[in-house]
Amino acid sequence: MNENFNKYIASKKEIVDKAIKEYFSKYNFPKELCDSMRYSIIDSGKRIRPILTIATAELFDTPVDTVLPFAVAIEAIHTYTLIHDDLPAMDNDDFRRGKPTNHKVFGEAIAILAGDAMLTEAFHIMTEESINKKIPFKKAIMAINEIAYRCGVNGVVGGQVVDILSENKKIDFSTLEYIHTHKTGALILASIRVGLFLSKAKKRDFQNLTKYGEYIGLAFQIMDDILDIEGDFEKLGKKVGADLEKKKNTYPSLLGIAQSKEILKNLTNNAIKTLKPYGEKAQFLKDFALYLSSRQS
Ligand code: GRG
Repeated sequence: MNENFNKYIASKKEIVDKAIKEYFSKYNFPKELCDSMRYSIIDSGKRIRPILTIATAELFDTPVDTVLPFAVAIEAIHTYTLIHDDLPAMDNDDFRRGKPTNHKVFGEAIAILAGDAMLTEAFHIMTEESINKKIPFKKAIMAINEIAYRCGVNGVVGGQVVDILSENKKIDFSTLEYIHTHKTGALILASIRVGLFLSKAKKRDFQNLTKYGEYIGLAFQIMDDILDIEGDFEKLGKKVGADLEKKKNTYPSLLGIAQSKEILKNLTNNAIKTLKPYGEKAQFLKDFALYLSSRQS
């Protein structure tokens, strides 16, 4: 990746990391709950989703400060899904983000409650900061509604349920696509659309960037499927081969690795094409699509 891309990622990640630290250092009681939340959210993860929110906002000249609480909230929601996904009742994973999973350190009850609190705090951060920053009521509500919609039955949770119910079963391609676009794609899409709702984006911008989000959301999960086969524990910070072990339906398991890579390439190219109207101003988002399809972690 080019130097500007790496610099942009590093600078936005620093802003997000700092804001997350501030928000989640405020609380200290009950100690076990606060420690558990901080364990999973502070100083870990690539911060892909909050960076997407910021980059989308910046495409429309919206200041980072306006969208930062929403970016933090999205990362909090993402972190809750990871904590819950790792639980024995779900994927039963021991490692996440290069360290023992939350329930391995704090126990199942606290891990469940830390995930619950993280989800609830996300909405608290968005509403409180919308008031503090005097974000126009309609913009704030539209952004919060976007996140709520894409995280619930019609989004992440719905996708996770179909994924769990499909384990050890042969499913068709459209079911697999539903799982990927909901379990993983929905929050990535929401991260982008939130940046639009908080900006002066027009209808055609919503159309273009929604398409971009759909393409990269699916591409991200296909890459995740590929990394589960070809990835490296040290770089990923989690186990490799877990999908195969759990007999999960993935793009490689249904279509083979070569065709999965071909689909990934097409999705990436399509994502880049949607950004044509924005010219050089969208260079970061174009590079981001390329980065997602070549990432190693
Ligand atoms: C528990 C409601 C509920 C949903 C869980 C997100 C999810 C749904 C499950 C996680 C399982 C998983 C590995 C999905 C693949 C895509 C994904 C979300 C990968 C992790 O995201 P990254 O790579 O992780 O952005 P970091 O650690 O960098 O934030």
